[in-house]
Amino acid sequence: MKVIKTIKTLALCGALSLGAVAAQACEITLRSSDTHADGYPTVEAVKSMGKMLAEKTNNKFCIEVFHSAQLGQEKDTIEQTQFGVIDFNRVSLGPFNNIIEETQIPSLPYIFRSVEHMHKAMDGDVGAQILKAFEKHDLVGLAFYDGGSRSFYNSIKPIKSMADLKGMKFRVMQSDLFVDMVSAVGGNATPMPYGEVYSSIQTGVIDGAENNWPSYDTSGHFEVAKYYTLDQHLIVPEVLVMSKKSWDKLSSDEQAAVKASAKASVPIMRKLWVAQEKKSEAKVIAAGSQIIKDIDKTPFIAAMKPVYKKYVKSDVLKDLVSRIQAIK
Ligand code: GTR
Repeated sequence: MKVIKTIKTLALCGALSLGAVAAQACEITLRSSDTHADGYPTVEAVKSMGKMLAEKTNNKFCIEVFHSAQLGQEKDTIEQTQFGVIDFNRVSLGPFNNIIEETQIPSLPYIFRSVEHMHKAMDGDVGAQILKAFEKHDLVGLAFYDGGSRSFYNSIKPIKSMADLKGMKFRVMQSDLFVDMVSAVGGNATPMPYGEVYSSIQTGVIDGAENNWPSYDTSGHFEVAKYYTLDQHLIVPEVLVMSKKSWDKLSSDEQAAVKASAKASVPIMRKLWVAQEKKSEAKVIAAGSQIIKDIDKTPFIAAMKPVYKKYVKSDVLKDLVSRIQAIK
């Protein structure tokens, strides 16, 4: 984590003119991981956070975002973040489900009625409690980002009802909850890292996967799975975490600067997200994806009851569910 004054690093330290860069180079470059490619809203949001952090710490710290899974697939990078090898990580809540039980709640199918509902919950005390839960696991939860809503796509046929899912093979994130979610609607789930999905669909190992518009587009999955059914079973937020080991090396003022910069990157991310969703939707449609829109979600919602029964057991989790459901 020592002084790495590469051009790339300097470029991330702020919108400085080239002449000013050398003078304002940051002392310590913190490393952040992201599975998505450069330009994706999460990647750009963490870059903007890095700029704010550099400003707030008089260029002591900046952040280099290792995008495109350069540091590994999400499950592995989570471990590296716990060990302090990676300083920051921007991940979906899904891969945390098997480790931190509180993260299962916003990962429950149809728990949120809309993105606005998710924002209200995650911006309030529900979100604060879930961020806090990371601490016991050598991580510091900093902020939630948007992940839109996730729906099924496949290479075989247009899925118009739950019955059409029967026996089909879908990739899910590495979370037991998502395996049960797919079984609940009649499909077969295969948990696997994001980076393996494209070739697995292409070679027929799986029939499809599930994700939001921007991921369906930027992963190229739309090229191999053209039927996209908007059942919107998940509105699972993404999370930005810091390694507790890296966090503990900071002074309390520096910790406050990290927290404030992370929070300030949230509205930036949300704005980029809305634009990216529209762009991705238009792109995949132009490329020939067939979008199945008029889905009756009622049977899907009803089918998820056993998933709630299996995962929402402790009082802490029951309480989180009722607080989320009580939000108007
Ligand atoms: C994306 C999410 C990634 C990753 C991916 C996946 O929507 O942004 O962090 O979790 O889904 O399905 O693995």
